[in-house]
Amino acid sequence: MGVVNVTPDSFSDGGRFLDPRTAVEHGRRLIDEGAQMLDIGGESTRPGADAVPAEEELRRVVPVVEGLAAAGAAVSIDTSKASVAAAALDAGASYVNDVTAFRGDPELAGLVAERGVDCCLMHMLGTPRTMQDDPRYDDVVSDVKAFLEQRLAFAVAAGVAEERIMLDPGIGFGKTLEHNLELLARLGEIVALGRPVVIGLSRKSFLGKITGRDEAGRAVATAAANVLALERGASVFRVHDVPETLDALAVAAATLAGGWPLTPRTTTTTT
Ligand code: PMM
Repeated sequence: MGVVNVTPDSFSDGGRFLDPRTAVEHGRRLIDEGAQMLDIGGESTRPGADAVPAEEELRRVVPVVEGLAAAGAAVSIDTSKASVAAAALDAGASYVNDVTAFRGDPELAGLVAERGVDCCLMHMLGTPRTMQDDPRYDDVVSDVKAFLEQRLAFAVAAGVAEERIMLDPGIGFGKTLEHNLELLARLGEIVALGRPVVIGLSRKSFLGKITGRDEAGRAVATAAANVLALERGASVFRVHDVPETLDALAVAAATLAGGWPLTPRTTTTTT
């Protein structure tokens, strides 16, 4: 899953793709590089970020969803708002990625059920504004797992088919470095819930804490962390740097039972 953030302030690519044409070009490049789906977001969820009004979020994402869906891409809309998700689905999106796991807007679960689309429910402690203020858990993996189990049941009760639901432990969303590492190390416990697991490790600050690198320099760290997530059973890898992670996953998957569900890639040479 390639990331296209149409925001002025996202975690690592804020401000780069605010112009719809630039965002569509970027998304097309990610598809050419091997992304199987694009996740388009118009509201930053970086720590401390303010909420964006629906009209502004719509203005940012709809032309980009339209442009990329028209280009044949599978499009995910990264939103917590039913009005934004509805417009994005009308514009050609086929997947709803909600970082609030249907807690942000009481209408969103019903919309996803009615449209019969796939969705991702993510764990977050608090809100982006407050989530990094001293997050605490009894046991981070058990707490996140119990939360996801409860949100899965909520979504099913709202009419979303269970086979349409993916789960995400929400790396960096109300978590310390130790929490993130524990979740990654014990990801199998989340996978044991029986739904495909989405993981968003890309360029996140815990990788910067380990490597000392800024956001743009974390592609290798991102690929390494995604290899571990693959080995522990994750199914969807949300990244900004598609070729680096895809190469790492392809090599790791080739060594693991089950193989890689992609046709072999053609050889390219670099000078
Ligand atoms: N991370 C961000 C935004 N959306 N969605 C899911 N499902 N999982 C994530 O980990 C996630 C997300 C924040 O990252 P960005 O601002 O760098 O895109």
